[in-house]
Amino acid sequence: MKSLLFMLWCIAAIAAAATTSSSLSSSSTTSSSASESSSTSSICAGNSATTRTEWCDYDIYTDYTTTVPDTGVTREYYFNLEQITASPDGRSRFAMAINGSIPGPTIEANWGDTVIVHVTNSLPTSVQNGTSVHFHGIRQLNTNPMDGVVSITQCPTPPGSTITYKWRATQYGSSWYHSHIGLQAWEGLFGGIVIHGPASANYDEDLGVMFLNDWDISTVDELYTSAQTDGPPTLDNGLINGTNVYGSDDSDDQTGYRWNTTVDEGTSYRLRLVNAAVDTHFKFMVDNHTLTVIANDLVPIQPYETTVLDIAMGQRYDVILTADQASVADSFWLRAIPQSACSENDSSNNIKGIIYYNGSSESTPSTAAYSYTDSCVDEDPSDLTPMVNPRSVSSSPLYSESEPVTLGTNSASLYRWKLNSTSMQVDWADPSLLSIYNDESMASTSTNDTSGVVELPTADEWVYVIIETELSVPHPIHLHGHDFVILAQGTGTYNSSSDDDNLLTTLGAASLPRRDTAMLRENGFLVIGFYTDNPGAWLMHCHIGWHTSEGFAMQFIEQYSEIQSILEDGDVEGEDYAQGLTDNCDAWTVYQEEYMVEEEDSGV
Ligand SMILES: *[C@@H]1O[C@H](CO)[C@@H](O)[C@H](O)[C@H]1NC(C)=O
Ligand SMILES: *[C@@H]1O[C@H](CO)[C@@H](O)[C@H](O)[C@H]1NC(C)=O
Ligand SMILES: *[C@@H]1O[C@H](CO)[C@@H](O)[C@H](O)[C@H]1NC(C)=O
Ligand SMILES: *[C@@H]1O[C@H](CO)[C@@H](O)[C@H](O)[C@H]1NC(C)=O
Ligand SMILES: *[C@@H]1O[C@H](CO)[C@@H](O)[C@H](O)[C@H]1NC(C)=O
Ligand SMILES: *[C@@H]1O[C@H](CO)[C@@H](O)[C@H](O)[C@H]1NC(C)=O
Ligand SMILES: *[C@@H]1O[C@H](CO)[C@@H](O)[C@H](O)[C@H]1NC(C)=O
Ligand SMILES: *[C@@H]1O[C@H](CO)[C@@H](O)[C@H](O)[C@H]1NC(C)=O
Ligand SMILES: *[C@@H]1O[C@H](CO)[C@@H](O)[C@H](O)[C@H]1NC(C)=O
Ligand SMILES: CC(=O)N[C@H]1CO[C@H](CO)[C@@H](O)[C@@H]1O
Ligand SMILES: [Cu+2]
Repeated sequence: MKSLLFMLWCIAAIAAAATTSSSLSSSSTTSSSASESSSTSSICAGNSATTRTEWCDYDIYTDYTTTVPDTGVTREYYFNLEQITASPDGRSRFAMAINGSIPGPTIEANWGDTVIVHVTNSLPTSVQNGTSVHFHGIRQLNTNPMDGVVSITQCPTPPGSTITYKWRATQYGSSWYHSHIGLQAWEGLFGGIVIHGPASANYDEDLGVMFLNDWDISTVDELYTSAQTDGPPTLDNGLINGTNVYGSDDSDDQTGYRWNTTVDEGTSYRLRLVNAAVDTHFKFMVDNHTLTVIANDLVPIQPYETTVLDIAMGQRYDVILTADQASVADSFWLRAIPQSACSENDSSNNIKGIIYYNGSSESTPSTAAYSYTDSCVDEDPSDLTPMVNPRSVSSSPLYSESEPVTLGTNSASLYRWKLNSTSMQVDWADPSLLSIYNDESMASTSTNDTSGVVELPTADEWVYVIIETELSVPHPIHLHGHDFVILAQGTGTYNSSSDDDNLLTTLGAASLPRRDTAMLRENGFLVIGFYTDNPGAWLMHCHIGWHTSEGFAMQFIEQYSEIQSILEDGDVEGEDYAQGLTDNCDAWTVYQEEYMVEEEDSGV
């Protein structure tokens, strides 16, 4: 039995943590009673360095898809989008950033908190960029209008305007937010999300989010011109959490500095890795150290050990680094190595940080990388076993269709990616939610072609999507509003009746990997399954920046009539979703006409 003292401590620690679970059936219109300083996040009672699986009255085995702590706490953030001159690797260039920093401020909350983010677009009208902020991997249960995707859930927010997002942290772990218009995310508009909760293994200290990026002296908008005609450009550098050197260590004109930290022998550290690159698949490692992997995307998994970790664009992995190699050396390289099988690069061996052992001289490491096979693959599915399995997979899904991936060119001879022969082309000024609110057909506005739009009218059914390619280019596939299970993943032609191609057969239902971003292999297939428990217009797309802009995307319209109800009934700080949507679109239309802004890509 829990003592009253413990209860009081718990309440004080997380500001009125409810001791009963709440079902998440209604839309999150409940306004919170408390507002806390967003810079400090307290840890729930019961969760300590030696009891990380516990979390007040919950734990790592709690089914977070149905049970979420009712903390009553709201974390409020103010983001200001600016044009800046940045020099993350010592070379100055034009960039865009939130509050002047790349990565932007980290959003921090406890599991069950409500998060409010006010985003002001202070970009100069000279760049003519509207904006939006997408909270990657956040489920947005019954809050689809807060998903932050232009042409789907909102119009771009023009310079001079502010948009407010509000969502509930129903999951916990590590993620990131980023702009979801054009290539703006890779001009610098991204930052971390840390949602404190239980963990599947113990660790002493939390080092926070660690971004792995590619970077170049040219901006992504400049590079996109050649990407559309000549294919993916070669980027000249990469960054570890927003910093790196440019040039080799023995060169006098090396610029920048490396990310580094000092560790204590015997102490273990949690790192929340995010691949935020525009077009680079990384292998991550810390020389001579073994990593314990405890989460993939926002899904806690049974801990497993590895020395070389594959991380695709849009994916996150939470890893524990135990400092147990002081006897080997004073300092070690931490590496993010671009895989040349799918990513061009000029500094593959120089995207590095440094781990110094406390008490030793801070010398340049002389350690060697683990050997690896250059490839753009996911971690082995048999290693990615979720801690919690909400429901078993149905053998009779509502929908099960193939989406072949092909590459073609448009009338201007620019590369366009296609799913089922359709390259997404949607209008910034006419998002799906506005069409649904006005009860219009869901045909894509420019082509009147509905094949890039799949309607899923029925709740609580399984949907299988088979994505296949005969081209030698792999793609990280990301779905909004859901974690999906991986039903099949491999190279060659998918054979649905072959046991070898069926993870349900080889792993069993309880061990299917579940996450929000997974690799479609080159000349291969990816079969994902998700459950229709979240009404909304949800995008599924390749997370390679060039490919999204070149149309590699489709949308699911899940429970059309429920979406209409959400638009009318849900609200943000007293303004209902429909009003917020139309006000923002009106502001965009005025701006777009005044400055004659042209939309030149897919619209997402
Ligand atoms: C960002 O900048 C705004 C002012 O431009 C400030 O009010 C806000 O507190 C800053 N937010 C963060 C998270 O640093
Ligand atoms: C943002 O501005 C840059 C520079 O003017 C431009 O190249 C790019 O197309 C714009 N992006 C969007 C999404 O408007
Ligand atoms: C990475 O940068 C973010 C934003 O500045 C910061 O919150 C975080 O602690 C940094 N992570 C590491 C591992 O240094
Ligand atoms: C280590 O990081 C600090 C900033 O935290 C920086 O000043 C220093 O130059 C870095 N060291 C190296 C070798 O780059
Ligand atoms: C290094 O060790 C000293 C002495 O044990 C300790 O005071 C200090 O906090 C440690 N520094 C780090 C960065 O762990
Ligand atoms: C450190 O790692 C390198 C490369 O994997 C290996 O060759 C070497 O034996 C390791 N050193 C020790 C002392 O474990
Ligand atoms: C593929 O496109 C065809 C033709 O537009 C359409 O009839 C079919 O429903 C589409 N299939 C999927 C799975 O989107
Ligand atoms: C799409 O259909 C609407 C209504 O049927 C029509 O008004 C519009 O002109 C069509 N657009 C195109 C590009 O064909
Ligand atoms: C698919 O797998 C089944 C079962 O193993 C096998 O009988 C069939 O020949 C395979 N089809 C192809 C095209 O390989
Ligand atoms: C274009 C380029 O420099 N590619 C290099 C990327 O990294 C691999 C591995 O180090 C090199 O073999 C490529 O030449
Ligand atoms: Cu792609």
